Amino acid sequence: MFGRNSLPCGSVLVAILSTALAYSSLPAKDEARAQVKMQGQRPASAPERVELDDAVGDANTQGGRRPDLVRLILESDGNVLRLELVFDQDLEPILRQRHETIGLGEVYLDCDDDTSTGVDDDNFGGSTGFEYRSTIATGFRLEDGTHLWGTASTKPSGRRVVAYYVGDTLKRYSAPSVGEEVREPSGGRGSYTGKIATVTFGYEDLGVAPGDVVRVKFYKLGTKKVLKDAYLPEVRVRLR
Ligand SMILES: [Ca+2]
Repeated sequence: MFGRNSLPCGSVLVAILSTALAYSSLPAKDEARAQVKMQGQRPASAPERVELDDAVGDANTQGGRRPDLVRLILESDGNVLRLELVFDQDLEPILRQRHETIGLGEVYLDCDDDTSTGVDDDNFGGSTGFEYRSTIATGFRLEDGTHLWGTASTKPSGRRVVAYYVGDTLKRYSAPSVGEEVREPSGGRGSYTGKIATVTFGYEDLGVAPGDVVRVKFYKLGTKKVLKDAYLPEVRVRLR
């Protein structure tokens, strides 16, 4: 269950993971853009900024009611690792017209850049070694100050939405199916502007330091069909 709320009536609003899965492929590259060279399963380089393009039109947009990821950007600033999710259209109009929140993606982080430590099963896209997982989704903030967040949480009837936001979880894994919340999920630490949703992960929460390399795998929620192709290529990013 990803949706959370603090509604006084005690009702439980269950967010159902909307896993329309799908095919995607990397489009033709812009030569001027930072490139990530792959070497087998493991990306060879670890630049301080990584940009990954993603195909346009590969998402199940439900007739334009969901955004389509077209680029992922990873960069750090000495305190946080930042992910920018760039979509094909402005997010605000989409959020306003929907009665449900939207799952935007999941990200897996291998914070010691070691595939032999961390999870070792295929719940993480067939790759091993990740210590953290985050789900990124949109949320509603209601007029009484409570919020509703998740990958498919339905807006409660009769409750006015006063703001929309992007939120995330951060779970640390000691075993594949045992994730411990590092911080309160869905508090709206993320943000969005125009076509870009941004989430950040603090070095302290991740147990990392400047100069460390983090291996990252991103899973696109809302893509069309095949599970394995809903993953972007793994990348490594060096922290500033
Ligand atoms: Ca690891």
